[in-house]
Amino acid sequence: MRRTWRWFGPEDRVTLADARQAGAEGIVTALHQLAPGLPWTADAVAERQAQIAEASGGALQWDVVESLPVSEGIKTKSPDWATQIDAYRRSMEVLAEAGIETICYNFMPVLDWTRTELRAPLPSGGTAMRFDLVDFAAFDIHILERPGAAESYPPDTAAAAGEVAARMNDSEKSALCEAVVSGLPGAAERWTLEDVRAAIGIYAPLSADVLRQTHVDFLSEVVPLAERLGLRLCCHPDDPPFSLLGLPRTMSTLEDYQAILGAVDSAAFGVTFCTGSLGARPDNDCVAMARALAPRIHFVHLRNVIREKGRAPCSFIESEHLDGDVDMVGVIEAVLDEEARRRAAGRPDAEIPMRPDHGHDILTDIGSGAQPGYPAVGRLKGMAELRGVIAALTRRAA
Ligand SMILES: [Mn+2]
Repeated sequence: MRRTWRWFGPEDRVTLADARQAGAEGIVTALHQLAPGLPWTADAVAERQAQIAEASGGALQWDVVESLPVSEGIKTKSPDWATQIDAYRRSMEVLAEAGIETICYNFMPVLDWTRTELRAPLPSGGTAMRFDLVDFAAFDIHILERPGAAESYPPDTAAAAGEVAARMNDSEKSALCEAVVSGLPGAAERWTLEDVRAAIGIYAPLSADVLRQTHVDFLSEVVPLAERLGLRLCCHPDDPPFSLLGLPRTMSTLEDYQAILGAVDSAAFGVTFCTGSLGARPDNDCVAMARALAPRIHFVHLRNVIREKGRAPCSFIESEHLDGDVDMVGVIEAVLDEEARRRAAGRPDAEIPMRPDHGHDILTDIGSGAQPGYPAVGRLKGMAELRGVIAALTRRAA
């Protein structure tokens, strides 16, 4: 597996020099300064590549795009759908010309990811990101005041949410809002509660089946181009992998992936296998999923969670990479087996890029102002642990 590291660009408090010291071999980044729907230019991509090469003395390069965002216009088939598709295709052409082959995206309505606490204290002294279903319901029902929100939770969850909301003071309420809004695409300060309500409202008439078809329609426009350009598109799962805010979700389970991979049966389209996202659902067996989806996995996110038992939706906390409900060693073994299979078949993409996805804030991470989930030391620790597992399994297989 190729060890990569997410970097949010020149604004990221964690530098490329940090990435190199952490053991990264490649960089995962995006032109985060551009709003979804705007075409990426050759100049902007070249500038980002030059920044990476310069800061690392040529040791690192831009391996994976995460994400080339799919605009809400594409996901909702808005009147400017064709223009937005053209912009996406233009960005793909520019990336292919720059020699970048792997493009990650997601197909979640409105939200990119959702947590209720960005820095939950851990007994060890660090902090972790957390999703608490009761807190989220308190946001949904009592702060966002989404019509019909109360009915979308089990009655005991809705009742507990009412008690939580009644106890919260103003600063606790705004911290909860900030945590939820952090997962919206682009800068968090762009979003007001009114914007969130409006964005959700657009999806009100759209079922999961409609969203699935819209996803296939998008892929029908971009996958043939990806084939011609030698690109690999890979879809990140829903995070968390269940419906929130009444929005449809279609990339949460093995069945979801098998449906879309079957509908768009091309090696140029595959999976970003994110163990942390998929693992937040008690009925997802990540090792079995990795083995079932292996031939179409183009990018791997290794992260772990400890979840509340029971059914989805449920609460979870991001755990240490090797200490959670996901059998991390089992997943890595499945990916290494797939790499061996690809090498034997002479596939050019035999080395699959992976990155430690998130890490706890520990040691000097605390108060460092890094992006939530993306501190230097916590991820370095995750990378080192994962690297140890890879080395041990590789030795045993030899
Ligand atoms: Mn991920």
